[in-house]
Amino acid sequence: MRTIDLRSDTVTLPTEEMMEAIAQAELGDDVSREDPTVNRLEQLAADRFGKEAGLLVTSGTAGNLISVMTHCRHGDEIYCEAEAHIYYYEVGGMSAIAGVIPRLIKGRRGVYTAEQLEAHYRGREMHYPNPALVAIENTHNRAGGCCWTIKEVEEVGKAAHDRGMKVHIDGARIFNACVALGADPKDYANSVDSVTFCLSKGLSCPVGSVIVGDKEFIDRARKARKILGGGMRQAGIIAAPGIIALERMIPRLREDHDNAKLLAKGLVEQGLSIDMATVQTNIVVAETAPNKSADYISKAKRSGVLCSSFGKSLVRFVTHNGIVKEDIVDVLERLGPS
Ligand code: TLP
Repeated sequence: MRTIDLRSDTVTLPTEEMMEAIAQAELGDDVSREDPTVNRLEQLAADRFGKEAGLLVTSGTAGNLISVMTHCRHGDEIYCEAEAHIYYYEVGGMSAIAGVIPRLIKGRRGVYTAEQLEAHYRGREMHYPNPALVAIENTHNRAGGCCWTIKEVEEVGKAAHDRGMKVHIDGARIFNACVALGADPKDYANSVDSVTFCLSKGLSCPVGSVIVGDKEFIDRARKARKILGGGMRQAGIIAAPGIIALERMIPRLREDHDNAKLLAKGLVEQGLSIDMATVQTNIVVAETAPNKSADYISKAKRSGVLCSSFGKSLVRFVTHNGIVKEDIVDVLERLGPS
């Protein structure tokens, strides 16, 4: 029986075309900016977002940390959603390494409003940390892949800028949001200072993320990357599939979204509880019976279906390249009623 792995879109393997591009990539020393393939990817990414420059980094976590380090100084405060990946899943790097303190805003389906940001903003007073950065997660992972609309980003961006703060989007899956809403990445990037997006999730690359921003910001981010040991040499082998990802892999994300909807519908029929309004992209977060997520995951595993834990009573399924509609039908058959 073939295992159907829905733990994450990070499990995707590079396509054959990507493997060929890796083998043929023109290479150089990227620390000296001499890798033509990296330079091409960084410019392509910047152009896609309407920004001046891009920076290839090892992972989404590195992209977020480097962005925080570049926007903030030690002791600064960063506003983010209460279950944002940058706060929840990045090993506390924002505090441990960048030295910033988070101020959490409880969003609705991962999205908080400009009014909420304003209400949380305490001003620049002697006793408070310096409010430096606002982070937005689009799509929001723990909220089940929910999208921010362009308007929501614009409003929060403006509220932050009016208060002298910078804005960063953790856009690990921002192309999923673009496909779901028919949005242009430039429209998201327009009202913020930096965006990190991942090549290694739905876009199927083996490694890598890219940060985009203005030239001055990216120049400083390049130094932050170096201090973390993230300056890579012939990184064109990572950039080559990244170029294919940006040029060819985005439209197919729609298939992942359709499969997620089909899966969610079936899981609800089988007795799991899902807020269907959250099923907007390729993530399905479902509630099991109380404290039963571990049992559910083990049972699913015995039937050859892999999903992951999102809490004691929450499981997550992620659709991705390599999973087709027939697999979803198969998954539902294997899982059966809960
Ligand atoms: N998320 C992973 C796990 O860490 C949970 C996953 O399987 O979804 N931002 C967001 C919104 C993410 O979902 C992730 C990865 C990251 C950043 C970090 O990216 P990587 O794993 O490349 O460091």
